[in-house]
Amino acid sequence: MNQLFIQKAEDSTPPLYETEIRAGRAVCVTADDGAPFGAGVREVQDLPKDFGAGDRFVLDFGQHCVGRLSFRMERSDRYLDAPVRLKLRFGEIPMELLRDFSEYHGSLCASWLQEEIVTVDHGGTVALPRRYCFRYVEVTVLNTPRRVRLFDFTVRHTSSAKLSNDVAARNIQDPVLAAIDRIGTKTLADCMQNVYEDGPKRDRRLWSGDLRLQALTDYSVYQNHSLVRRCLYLFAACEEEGKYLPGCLYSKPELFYDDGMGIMDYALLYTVILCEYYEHTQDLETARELFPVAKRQIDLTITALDREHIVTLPSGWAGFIDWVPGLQLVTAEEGVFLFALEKNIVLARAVGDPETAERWERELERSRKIAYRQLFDAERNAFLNSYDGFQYSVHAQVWMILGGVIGGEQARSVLRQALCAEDCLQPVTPYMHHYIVEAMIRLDMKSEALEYIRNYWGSMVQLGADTFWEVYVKDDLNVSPYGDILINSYCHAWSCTPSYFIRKYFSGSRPAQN
Ligand code: RAM
Repeated sequence: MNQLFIQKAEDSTPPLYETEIRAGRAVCVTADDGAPFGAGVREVQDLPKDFGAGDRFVLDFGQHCVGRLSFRMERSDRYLDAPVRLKLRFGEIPMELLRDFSEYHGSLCASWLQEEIVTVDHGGTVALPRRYCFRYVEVTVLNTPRRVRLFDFTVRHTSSAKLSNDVAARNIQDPVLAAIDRIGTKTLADCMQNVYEDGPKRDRRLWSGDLRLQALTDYSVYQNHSLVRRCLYLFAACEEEGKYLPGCLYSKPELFYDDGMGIMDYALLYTVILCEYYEHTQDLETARELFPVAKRQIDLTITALDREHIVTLPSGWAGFIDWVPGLQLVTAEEGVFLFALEKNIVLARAVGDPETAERWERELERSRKIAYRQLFDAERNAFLNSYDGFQYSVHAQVWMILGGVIGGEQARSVLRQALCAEDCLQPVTPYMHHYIVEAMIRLDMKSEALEYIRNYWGSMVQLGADTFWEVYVKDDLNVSPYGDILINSYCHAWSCTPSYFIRKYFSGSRPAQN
């Protein structure tokens, strides 16, 4: 690994800010078919002062928290002549506490489910060592010799977001947009730790696809440029000759990546992050130093173009794009490539490499024409082709638009048709929904983009989201890429981008008339 880059990443590590948040009220979580995810929450007025074995209660912290929990334990009247054993379970949303974790049947490791058994010998302050991510905490007294008092539940909430940097929020007039923005910025802040984590509950790691959306939003909100720089250097430090950068990395206990994790679209989006970082910061030194890494990602893709001049998916994970099952990737990946190529031409010029810029300009022009010829079906008015087994997806249309293969009225009609066609595969992640809105903005469909945000992210707000979720399909809350919604992350950074759109394009919008 490149030690110089690791050092630069370390030097750019921002401080973590801590805030104390105390549990607000006691609640009871009950099965309720009418409530989101089937879990209703009711306030409990008369929480007892002390507890015996078998007692259970749920505390509501009133907001999404990321941090270490502590509480106080005292004897009630008589000396505790044996340890007290407690079980704590944490939920970002009430549904997690309704479920029995032993019935979890998902594909990811069950140790992500947040629970702890603690055995406390003496009264005093009890501080849990692990960082948890929750709004609700359920406490069960498993064993106690006598009644015990449990109180002062407090979390030291951590984030590297400097909240005072966020000054734009007060300009948002429309209350619906203000609520979406508030939740978007909270989602981002809670994922901003020592790297931009994808989700503080899970996977707690840095993914380049997620990073692009986090960085983009952060420029409009907290402006933590050094965190973006840190993440750019961390990825660059993991570069291996002739391979795409890893799609994700772990920063603890020390930098680590899995070399089978090269994801084509994520590696190409890494280059976009660098371009946008430069655009926002004008930090030429970093841009110059990392441009060769970006250049190699682009040129790797160019070298691997097939006989028809269309991208070839690498072996391994190949590509991501979205979690919808069965998605075919070639057309979308081609779009990501062209999207990245266009942005990198500007960067190549900025860092003083005009030859590369010109070579890429020719490449872009040629590739766009070929992509249109090879991948577009004029009769169906859609990108439908043999590369993707004639699968019709919103994803392919959106990425071809973002890649500049079509534009103007033609592109608007392709997109509108795809979004309402019954036989067209629709996205399941806010991540891919972001790119739909980005395509709309590119096509100058500003009012539709705004409507889309109100509808999609706004409906999550209506369902009571404190932070935006990893996966969200309107009208079906049971979707999980991992086989069980219990393991889904309910504060997922790639869902934070309405704050970017709202602040950049819509902050003066008036409330919608309905
Ligand atoms: C999941 C994470 C992450 C995403 C990858 C592809 O494991 O949610 O956000 O980037 O998938």
